[in-house]
Amino acid sequence: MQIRSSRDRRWTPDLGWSDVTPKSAWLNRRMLMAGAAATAAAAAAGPALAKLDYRPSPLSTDETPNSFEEITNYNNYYEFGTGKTDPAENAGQLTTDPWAVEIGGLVERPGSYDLGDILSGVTLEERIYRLRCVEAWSMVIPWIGFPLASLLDRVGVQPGAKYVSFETLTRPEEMPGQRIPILDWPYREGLRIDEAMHPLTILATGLYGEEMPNQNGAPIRLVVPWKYGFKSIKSIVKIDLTGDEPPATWKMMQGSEYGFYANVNPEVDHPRWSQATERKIGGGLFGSRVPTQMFNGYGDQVAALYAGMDLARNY
Ligand SMILES: Nc1nc2c(c(=O)[nH]1)N[C@H]1C(S)=C(S)[C@@H](COP(=O)(O)O)O[C@H]1N2
Ligand SMILES: [Mo]
Repeated sequence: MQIRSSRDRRWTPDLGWSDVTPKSAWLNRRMLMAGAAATAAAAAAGPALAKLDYRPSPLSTDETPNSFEEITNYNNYYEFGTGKTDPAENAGQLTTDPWAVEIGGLVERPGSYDLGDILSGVTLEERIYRLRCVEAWSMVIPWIGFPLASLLDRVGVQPGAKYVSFETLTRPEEMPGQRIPILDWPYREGLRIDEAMHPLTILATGLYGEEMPNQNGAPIRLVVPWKYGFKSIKSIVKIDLTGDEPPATWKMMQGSEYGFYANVNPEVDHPRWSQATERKIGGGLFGSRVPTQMFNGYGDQVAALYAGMDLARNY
């Protein structure tokens, strides 16, 4: 299995069946397979399917994913407008090639890293897909990505680093929302270092075996599945390791409504709405309402990160 050259940052062609199989067949087939079974089946199926070189994460949900259409037409990406369909309409104009991520602060090897170089350093074992995202609504999205920890390990985290901060691109020429001060641009978010190093925290570069659609945060975005969606910052150009808690866009905007931790917690109501239930996108016109689970159902994996913390105060 080839890792593509550092100049070619597209994994898609050798990532899955999308290039050899109609998408519908590919999706069904992929959903039938789990873990090691996928690798074995791919090998047994002959050369075409042996191109499969990623696997479902053992941490992945087994829920049925939302459709590509749902995932790419109901988005939050204020750089392209505040409406849920604005990103699909306006994000096409964003150029994502070339793309570099500046990594700095408390790291051994700071610098501007070309996205191609970042991706070519990710091992095949680290390439994974998964996960379920939650807000007042929820979707199951088969992201393709790799653990943030893999990148942080490569640049070398210094002992004093306690937090990781992220910034989105600032480019008002291509991001019409940035021409108006709806938010204090650029969009910023942060994680505590142990949250950042958790294997569930990924940098995603695609979904459903395709390169990341612009409206979902091309070419590289964060996905933190046990937190509300706003933590998962899109189109990242800057990563800083810091000693202090970094600024976060929604917390800066409205600290009484949005905390730094942003863990999914059905017991903590948003001041303006209950967070006890969520609407599943796709289940009929208005979706179906289901009870929201603590940590979005990932409690077994992440609850230990918050042992001893009062999660109603640290929301
Ligand atoms: N740069 C940037 N990142 C962002 C946002 C944004 O407006 N700008 N919105 C956040 C919010 S509120 C949500 S719910 C998720 C939505 O991700 P999705 O559209 O891929 O579902 O992106 C998050 N990341
Ligand atoms: Mo959100």
